Amino acid sequence: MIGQDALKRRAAEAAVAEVEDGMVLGLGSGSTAELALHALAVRVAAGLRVSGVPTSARTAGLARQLGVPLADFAAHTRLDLAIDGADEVEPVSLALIKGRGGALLREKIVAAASRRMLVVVDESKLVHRLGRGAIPVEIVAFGWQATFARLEAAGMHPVLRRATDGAPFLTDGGNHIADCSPGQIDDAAALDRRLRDVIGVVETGLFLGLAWRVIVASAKDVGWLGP
Ligand code: ABF
Repeated sequence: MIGQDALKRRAAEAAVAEVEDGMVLGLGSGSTAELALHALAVRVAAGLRVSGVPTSARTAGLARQLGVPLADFAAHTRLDLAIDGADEVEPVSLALIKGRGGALLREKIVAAASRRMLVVVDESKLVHRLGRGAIPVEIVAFGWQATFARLEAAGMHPVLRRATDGAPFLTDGGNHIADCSPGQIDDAAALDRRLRDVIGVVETGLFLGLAWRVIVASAKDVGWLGP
């Protein structure tokens, strides 16, 4: 029986096989994206010339450690290809939920700046309809209690994410995260708009219309959704 880590590695390796010389990449966060970074480092060591904008401080640190050159938006406002994981993938629309790792804001900025966003998942991430788990919503730390109350009033059933020491979790951008469970999601775009309308909300973990292709590893094979 093939384990989940091996599946993630397969998806990650298939994604990195699509990287071409000279590309400026978006470097995702999370365990699958980190496996992709390891696979990329092998190609870089063999002579591939690429650089990447990291979606988290953790990814930046790992890239440095592995010898993958970093890039930033000061030099590139358009990226060629972002490779990132996801928490949930809706197979027909390629709508995603991301952010359970806490890096959703930077991940969305990088995805939006990329000509193509390549998502890497194992089959456990496929859902019939988004919302199997909570939707991470990044909120400004200043006045978070008021923002939280507005999310509650809007029926989003938020739960403030906490670090292991019990303090509110802090994102790389210095914000907090409210994990929201609004019930069955019939219209993800409308829900996204409702969440964004709440003052104090910075960004949502709903990634709609951003994924270009999703590489899915199952015990049987590695396939993809999208073009
Ligand atoms: C990031 O890491 C996220 O947006 C998502 O929350 C998570 C997926 O992690 P993993 O690949 O470890 O399941 O991509």
